[in-house]
Amino acid sequence: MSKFLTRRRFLIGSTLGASALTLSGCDLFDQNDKVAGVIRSAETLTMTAQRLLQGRDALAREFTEADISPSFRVNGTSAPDSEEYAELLEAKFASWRLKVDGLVERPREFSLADLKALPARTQITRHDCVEGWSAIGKWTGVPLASLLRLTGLKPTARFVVLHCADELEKTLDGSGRYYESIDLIDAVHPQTILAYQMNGQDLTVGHGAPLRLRVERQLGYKSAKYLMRIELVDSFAGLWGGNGGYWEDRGYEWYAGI
Ligand SMILES: Nc1nc2c(c(=O)[nH]1)N[C@H]1C(S)=C(S)[C@@H](COP(=O)(O)O)O[C@H]1N2
Ligand SMILES: [Mo]
Repeated sequence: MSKFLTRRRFLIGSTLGASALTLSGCDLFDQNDKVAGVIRSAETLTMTAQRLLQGRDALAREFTEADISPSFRVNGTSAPDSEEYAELLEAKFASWRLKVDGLVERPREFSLADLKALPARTQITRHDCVEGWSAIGKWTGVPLASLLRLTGLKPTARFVVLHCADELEKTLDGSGRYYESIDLIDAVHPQTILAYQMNGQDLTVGHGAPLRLRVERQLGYKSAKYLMRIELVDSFAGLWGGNGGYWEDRGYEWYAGI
């Protein structure tokens, strides 16, 4: 069993100031400092409040088939425009691989078939975009926790960075690469999945083919589409703007709790 799947309760102590926050449940982490590392700015209040009120393992609301939105908007990139992506798409993603590397014990690559062979989770959830629209969709994929169990985590791993195939506006260092990051608490949340299906069909290009993240307790921009690589890091300071995500580098909050 990998390191991060052991252990008992733990406390986030003094970093929070007024209240020490007890995180209950089958605790997955022993490194208090991991959590302390993300306790650092205004959005911490939202994060702390959400976790205090609902518990770190609380599930986002799930809906029924009847609730699925008849139309679900495509937002942000609707098709990555690189030649590499075009080739992958052309070959129906047969040669696409998800690289998992960085601070993992066993770096590896997963084909779509590898991912589909792992136990899947299906969830019908509401997607909330920061721009003010919402839609309910059914997502099927592999829990990120399962993948991390296969690769193991080095003790210094703190964040999961999702690297995507698409580029939006190139403003920072000439890069407009879409990327996102979440902490290990969200990474092992049961509804955090790497989805390859939406509403019972393989993901369309618009919705992030061949694989996207679903992180259901945060706003839509955290659910990165067009995944190419998952990197475990101890800090995202060295990545592009240093704020942990494409939109975060442009002023959005890193913890986008709903
Ligand atoms: N790679 C990538 N992921 C992305 C985006 C993007 O432009 N590129 N847009 C984000 C935003 S703002 C939203 S609301 C959702 C939109 O997902 P959808 O197109 O499936 O509705 O994807 C998120 N993930
Ligand atoms: Mo969004």
